[in-house]
Amino acid sequence: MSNSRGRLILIEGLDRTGKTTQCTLINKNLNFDYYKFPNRETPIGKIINEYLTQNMKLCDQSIHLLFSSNRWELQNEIKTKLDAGIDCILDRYVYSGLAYSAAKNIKGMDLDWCLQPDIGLLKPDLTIFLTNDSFNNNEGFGEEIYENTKFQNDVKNIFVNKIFTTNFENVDYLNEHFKNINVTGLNIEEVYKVIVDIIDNFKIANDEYLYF
Ligand code: 2DT
Ligand code: MG
Repeated sequence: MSNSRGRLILIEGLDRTGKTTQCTLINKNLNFDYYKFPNRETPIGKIINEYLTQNMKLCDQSIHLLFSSNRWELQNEIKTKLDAGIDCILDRYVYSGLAYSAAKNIKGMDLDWCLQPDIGLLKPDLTIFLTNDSFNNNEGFGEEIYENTKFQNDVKNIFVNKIFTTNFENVDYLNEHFKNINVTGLNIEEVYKVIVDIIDNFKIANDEYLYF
């Protein structure tokens, strides 16, 4: 039995784990429509880009809300595609929003606070989380605001020890809708093979959508 709506699949992870490379392949080879967040082309995305490239200062709460708003800007478009039976692949989404903001360790900005503006967004049918252990120096980082080893380690800690655990995410979601792939030492083709295998074997249980 095939489903009438498209699947919403998310690839999450730290910088330089190959998310964009894999999403591009999935878009090209598996016919998924591709949505990268932040989308820096929208009006809000342009402000986010100014913040990330360190041309504009914003307070931590404001930039957090703008990242969420950037997801809302694209929500109708994504829902319309899924309704029409088109599979969609997301490159970062709500979990990046949570992990990067919570890693700043700002009083009052805990995970529950950070999640509030994203409540009601479509939740991915499947979240694939890429981790990479060889992550000990600044090699390959650019000039953007979050691109330093200390902060990336803090983000990783939030992802692994706070978000993708039963203290935060529900057990059913973690068991049925979540896969962790450790990409350490694997090349692009090897990671892609693992991902395709997971996607090929992933069927949505019914046509009802999941929501945050
Ligand atoms: P890219 O390097 O993938 O362009 O991301 N980020 C992203 C947040 O802080 N909050 C969010 O909600 C999202 C989607 C992760 C640019 C940076 O933006 C961070 C890295
Ligand atoms: Mg980046």
